[in-house]
Amino acid sequence: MSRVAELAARLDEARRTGVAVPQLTSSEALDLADAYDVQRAGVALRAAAGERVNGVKLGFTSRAKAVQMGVDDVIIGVLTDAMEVPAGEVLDLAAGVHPRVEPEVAFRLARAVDPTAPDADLRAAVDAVAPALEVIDSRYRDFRFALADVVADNTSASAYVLGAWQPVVQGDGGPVGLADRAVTLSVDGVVVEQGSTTDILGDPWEAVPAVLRMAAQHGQELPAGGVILAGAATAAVALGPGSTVVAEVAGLGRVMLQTAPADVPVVGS
Ligand code: OOG
Ligand code: MG
Repeated sequence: MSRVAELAARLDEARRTGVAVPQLTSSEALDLADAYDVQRAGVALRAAAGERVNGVKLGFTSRAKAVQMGVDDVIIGVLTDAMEVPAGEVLDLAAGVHPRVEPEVAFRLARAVDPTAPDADLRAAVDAVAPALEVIDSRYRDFRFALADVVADNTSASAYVLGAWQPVVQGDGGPVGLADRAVTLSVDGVVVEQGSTTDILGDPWEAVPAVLRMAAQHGQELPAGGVILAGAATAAVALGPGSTVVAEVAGLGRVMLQTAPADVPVVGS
C-alpha cells in the first residue's frame, strides 16, 4: 500500500469507528500537496463504498473559525450524499468522535462545471442559495491539527443539513446580495453564537471564485445539482445528543438539525 493510501485508510477507519487518531504530522512529513492526495484517496474509499460525491465545502473562510482552530488558510473538502441529513431526519451521533456544529451558507449548482476549463463560470451555474448547518468532526485527538492534517481529513467534513433553497436570479439584477446578514446559531432555544455573513470572506459570494480556484488546483469535482458550503459564519460549538440546533440567516431563513437522544443503558439485562 502506498503511503498516501495507508494514511487515507487510517483516517477512514477513525471515521468509521469513532476512535480518534494522532495527527498525521506528528509522525509524517506532510505538505499540502500530499495532504490533498490523502484527501482524494479518502474520498475514493467512500466512493468505493457506494457514496456519491455531491459537492464541496470551504473551511476557514471566517476569522472566528481560523482563530478558534489556530490556522488561517482557506481549504477545500468534498461532500458526499451520505453526509446530507435530509430535512426532518434525526442525526445519530453515536459513531462520531467529537462532533461540532456551525452555521453556513450553501449554494446549489444547476449544472456541472469543469473547474479546469479556461472559460469555467461557476457563478453563472449557481441557481439557488440556502442557510445550512455543517457538522464537523475531526478524526484527530482533541480536535487539534495542523493545516495539512485537516486537509488530509477532508476538512473534518461529517454531515450537513440544508434549509429551503431560495432561487438566485441571474441576469439583470444580478445574484441576490448575501453580505451583511445577521447569523445566529441556537441550541435548544438558546443563542450560542452570533455573527454575520460578512464573516464569510467578506461576502459569501466570494466563496464561489475561491471554490473554482481551489477545485482547479486540487481536483475536486463540481457536479450538477451539487452543493457548495461557503464556510462557517461563527465559531463551531460542541454538538451533543438530544439537541435541537437552529441556524438563522437574516432574509434567507432558518435550518434545523435534531440529534438522537443518548442511548439509555439497559439496567438488569
Ligand atoms: C475544519 C473545517 C472548517 C469551516 O466552515 O470553516 C470548516 C475544522 O474546523 O475542523 O468547515
Ligand atoms: Mg464548515
